[in-house]
Amino acid sequence: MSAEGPATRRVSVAEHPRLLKLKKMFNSKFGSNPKFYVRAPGRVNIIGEHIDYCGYSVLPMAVEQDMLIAVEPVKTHTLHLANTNPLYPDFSTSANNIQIDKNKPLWHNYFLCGSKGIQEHFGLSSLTGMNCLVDGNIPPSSGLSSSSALVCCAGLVTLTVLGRSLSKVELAEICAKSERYIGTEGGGMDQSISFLAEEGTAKLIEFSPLRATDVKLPSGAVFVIANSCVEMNKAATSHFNIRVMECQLAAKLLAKYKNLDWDKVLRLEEVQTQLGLSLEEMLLVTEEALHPEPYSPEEICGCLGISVEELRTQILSPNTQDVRTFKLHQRAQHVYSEAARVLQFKKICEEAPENTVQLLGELMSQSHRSCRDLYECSCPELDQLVDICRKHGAQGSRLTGAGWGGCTVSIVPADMLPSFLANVHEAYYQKSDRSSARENQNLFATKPGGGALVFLEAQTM
Ligand code: ADP
Ligand code: NG1
Repeated sequence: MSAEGPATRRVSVAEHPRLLKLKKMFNSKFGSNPKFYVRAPGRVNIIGEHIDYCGYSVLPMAVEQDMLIAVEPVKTHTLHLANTNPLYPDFSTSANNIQIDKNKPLWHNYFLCGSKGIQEHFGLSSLTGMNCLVDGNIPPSSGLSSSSALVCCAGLVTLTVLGRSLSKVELAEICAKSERYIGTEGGGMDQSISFLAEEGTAKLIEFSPLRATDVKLPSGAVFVIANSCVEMNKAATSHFNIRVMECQLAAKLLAKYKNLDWDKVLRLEEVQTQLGLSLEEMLLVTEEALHPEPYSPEEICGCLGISVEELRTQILSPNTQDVRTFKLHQRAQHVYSEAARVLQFKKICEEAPENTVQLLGELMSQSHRSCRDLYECSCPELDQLVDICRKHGAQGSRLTGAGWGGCTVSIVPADMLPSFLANVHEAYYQKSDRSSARENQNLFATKPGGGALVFLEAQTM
């Protein structure tokens, strides 16, 4: 993989309406012009849900929607943040040691995560002074990674202001780690695709070491995103971290059962690698070693030979310490089967048999059922939307991103796209108060977009 950093492009701001609008707003807010702009895209995960933090490969593509920030470095060590959306209030800080409040996932904290990650990487303790105006068009808390796009954008803004350089892989790794300052124990898929995406291709993202490989999607199909209009903020609830902890505990119990050094094991993938078994074999080990009834903290402690206090303080995250039941069997079944589906999806794309679209669709629908029944990260609206999409011509449909709300992604034969959009619009949006001026933002076909970039205004060069 190339060690290249994100590209810098010279653009004529006057020819880009969104940049021009941002420049004007920046000028009226700060009384000066931005020196550069940074964009980082959101993503749609085509398949491979809730497995990145278990060490398994995922298959996302960047979407066109992104986070765009206009920036002016300043000599004082003060950070001024403003947003084009009045829902997100202005924020300033001059503190040298950035504190991120995990109890309140306010928007500026995501910016601080990215900025802090870069500063720490270079061992810098004093804040980088800058004026920033943020403009995002990724629907928030909808599974399209608006939070990570903001963290990645802030990371690249900070790197650029510091005049330093890093490869895309380094940036992705730093931002994946630093987004955890907000309190969610995510994997790294979102930050990786935001930096490593390339126009025209989806990517297989592998971890440890991080790398991205092109996956050519079939030409006879389009991928359609539909928003259930149910929002779920990961950092404001414990759903997400509970799943991360359940997977970690399942990995430890499986490792213990197989006489591995369970204490050091954190991920389900490590158990598979240490045992040298296939994913299908890991499903059998899971059947043998774990029971479907929920585990209590006491039972887990009994299996591992640790105290409840040790479980709480040494394994569980702060917002999962009072959880009373953990479903380990179901979560491990989802993870091992979903990891296998990702590899099958990639293989079908490469081999491109005649019924490619149908086969990919089947894998996506299996993935949704597994998320719904085994991982329990769906919701009635997402299930309804998936059913509607299937009924109106999608060969497969599934929730995308963390779930519990947010978007679905469907694979639709290209010639059916117009009727599919019209019918889904009527069945899900028009028949309820979800129909609004935002309809094109709620239901749209998407293509693999490019990754994060820095823009410089052409005439200032
Ligand atoms: P997602 O799945 O989109 O990443 P999260 O719930 O993890 O959802 O993060 C959403 C949060 O990201 C929002 O609550 C907000 O704090 C921040 N965010 C999203 N879009 C914007 C934006 N345009 N400007 C500022 N902050 C944003
Ligand atoms: P979104 O959809 O952005 O909330 C989250 C995690 C991913 C991944 C997916 C589920 C973060 C920043 N993102 O994504 O790493 O685990 O859920 O596949 O935590």
